[in-house]
Amino acid sequence: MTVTAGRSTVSSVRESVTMSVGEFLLRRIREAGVSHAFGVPGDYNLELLQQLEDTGTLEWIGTCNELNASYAADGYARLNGMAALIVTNAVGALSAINGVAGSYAEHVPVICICGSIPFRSMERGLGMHHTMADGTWDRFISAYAQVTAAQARLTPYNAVTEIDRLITTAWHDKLPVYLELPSDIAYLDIEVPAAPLVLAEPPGDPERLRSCAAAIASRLSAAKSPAILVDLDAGRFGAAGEVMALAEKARVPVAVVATATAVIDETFPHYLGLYNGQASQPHVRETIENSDCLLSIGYRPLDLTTGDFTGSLPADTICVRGHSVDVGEDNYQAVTLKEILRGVTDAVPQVTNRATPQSASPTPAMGDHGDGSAKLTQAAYWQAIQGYIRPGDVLVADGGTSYASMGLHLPPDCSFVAQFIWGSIGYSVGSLLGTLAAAPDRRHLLFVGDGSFQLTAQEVSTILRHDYKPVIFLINNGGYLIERCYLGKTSRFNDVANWAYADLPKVFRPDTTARSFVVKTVADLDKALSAPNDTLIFIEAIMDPFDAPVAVIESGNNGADLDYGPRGPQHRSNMLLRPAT
Ligand SMILES: Cc1ncc(C[n+]2csc(CCOP(=O)(O)OP(=O)(O)O)c2C)c(N)n1
Ligand SMILES: [Mg+2]
Repeated sequence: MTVTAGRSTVSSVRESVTMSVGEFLLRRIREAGVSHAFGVPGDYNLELLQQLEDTGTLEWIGTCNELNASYAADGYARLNGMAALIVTNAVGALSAINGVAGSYAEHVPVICICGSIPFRSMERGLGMHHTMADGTWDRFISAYAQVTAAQARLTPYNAVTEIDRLITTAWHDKLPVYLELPSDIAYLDIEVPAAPLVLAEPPGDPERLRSCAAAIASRLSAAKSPAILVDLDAGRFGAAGEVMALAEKARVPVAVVATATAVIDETFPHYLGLYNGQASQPHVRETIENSDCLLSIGYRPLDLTTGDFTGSLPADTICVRGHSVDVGEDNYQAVTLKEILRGVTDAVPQVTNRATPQSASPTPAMGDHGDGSAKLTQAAYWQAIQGYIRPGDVLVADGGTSYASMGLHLPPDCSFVAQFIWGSIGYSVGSLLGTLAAAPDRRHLLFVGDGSFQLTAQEVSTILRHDYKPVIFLINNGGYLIERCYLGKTSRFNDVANWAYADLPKVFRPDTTARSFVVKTVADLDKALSAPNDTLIFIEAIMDPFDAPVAVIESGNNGADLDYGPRGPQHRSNMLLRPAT
C-alpha cells in the first residue's frame, strides 16, 4: 500500500532484515560511499574490527597512532566525499580529537566511531581502564560535542535511527560526527531497513529557490563588473562545475581564496587568481573589492583569506552558502548551493561582450632554474617543482615554507589538500595516506618541512606497507623556518634535531624499493625529478635555515604584529626573519 504525503509518495511497508548493530553500522558506512576505515585497534573496538574483517565491508588501514588516522580520514574524505575513523575509548578518541577538530574547521565529513566501554560496566558501575576511574563515562562524548556536528551513543534500540542521523548529518553539513559503540552491543541482532542509505539533498523550497535565483540574476545582469569569490565549500558541496558554468555564461571572473586552492581549474578562461586582501595581485584585488556585484561562495573572512584583514569586500556582496543565501536584506532558507547556482545560470542572459580576465601571473619558464651546481634555493626549488606538476596530480601540503606550493600554477584536474585554517603541522603525512587510499591511481605529491614531518613521520611506514607510490618532497632547513619569520630568528626553540630523513623508507620498510635522494643543488634535484614514479620517491632537499619565499616571510611578519601587538618582542632588533632589502 502506498500513501501520498505532500509532494512525495511513501511506501508504508518498509522491508527490514535482521543484522547485528556492528554489521549494520559498517554496511551504512559502505553505502555512504566509504570503502576504507582508518584507526588503531583497542579492546573496546576489536569486536567491530572483527566484524569488519569477517564481512569485508570496508578495507582496514591501521595507522601508527590515532592522530595520524584522523588526518588520514580527513585527506580521504576530501577526495572521496566522506571517511571513517575507528578508535578506542578515550585514549584513542582523544588522540584523534585534534584531527577531527581540524575536519570541523575545514568542513570535512568524517565519521569517528569510538568503540567504548560496555554497557555492562556503565550499568553496574564497574570501573574500567581507559577512563578516569571515577565511574564517569560521558566525558569523551562531551569533548567531541565541541568538535563535531552530531554525537550519539548507540544502543540496540536507537542504532538504526542514530546511525542514519549521524551519517546523513556528516554528509549534509560536510562536518565530522562522533559515534560511540559500547563494546557489548556490536554483536546484538536488531531489525534494520533492507533498503540502502540514500544520501541526497532534499529538494529546496521552489518559491525560495525561484525568487533567490531571480534576485541574484537580476543583480548580475545589471552589473558592469560582476565577480565571483570562491571558498572551500564550493569544493566540499561539489559545486565547482556549477560555479564555472555560471561564470562561463555570464562571463564573470572567478577568484579563489587560499582555502579553495585548485577548486576552480586555473586554466579556466574566467579564472582570475588568488584573492587575499592586499597580498593579492593588484588586478585580482581590484576586481573583487570594486565589483558592483560580488557573489561570494561560502566565503569565511579569516587572517589568511583577507590578507590579514587588509581586504574589504563590497558591502552588498551576495553570500551564497551550502544551504542559505543572503542577497541585500533578504535571507533565503531551504535552498542549496548547487540548485541556486543552476537557477541563476538558467536565469541570466548569455553575455558575449565582456572581456575575460587578464590571465594570472605568467607561468614561470621551465627548464632553466639557474646554475645547476649552485646550492639549492627555495626559488629554484619551487621553479623545478613547477615543471614537475602534471594534470591530475594530488598535491598535499603541510605548514611552513611548503605552503609555497600553493603558489604553483596547477594544470587541470589537480587537487590541493592542505589544512590552512586549522593548521596543525604534521597533518600532511597522515592526510597523504588518506588521499592515496582514496585515489590510488593518481600521482600524489607531498610537500612537507622537517619540523612538520617530525610530528607524524611514522605514517610513511603505512604508506610503504600498502605499496603506495607518492613523491615526498621534504625541506630540511634545520628547523621551524616559518616561525623564524614570526619570532625567534635564531632562537633555539626554532631548531629541530637533524634526522637522516631520506633513510627512513629503509627503516620503515627494510625491503623497500623506494628511491631516496638527498639533494643539495639544482642538478641533484633535477636528477631526482627524473626518477620514474614506479615506487615511492623520497626527496630530501637541504636548504639554508633562513631561505624562505618572500610571501611566507611577509605573512609571518604580519602575523607577528597581529599576534603580539605593538609592545611585542618582534620589534626588538633581529628578532625575526625579514625580507631581504
Ligand atoms: C600541531 C602544531 N604545533 C605547532 C604549530 C606551530 N607551527 C606552525 S608552522 C611550524 C613550523 C614548521 O616547520 P617546518 O615544517 O620545518 O617548515 P619550514 O617553515 O621550516 O619549511 C610550527 C612549529 C602548529 N601549527 N601545529
Ligand atoms: Mg623546517
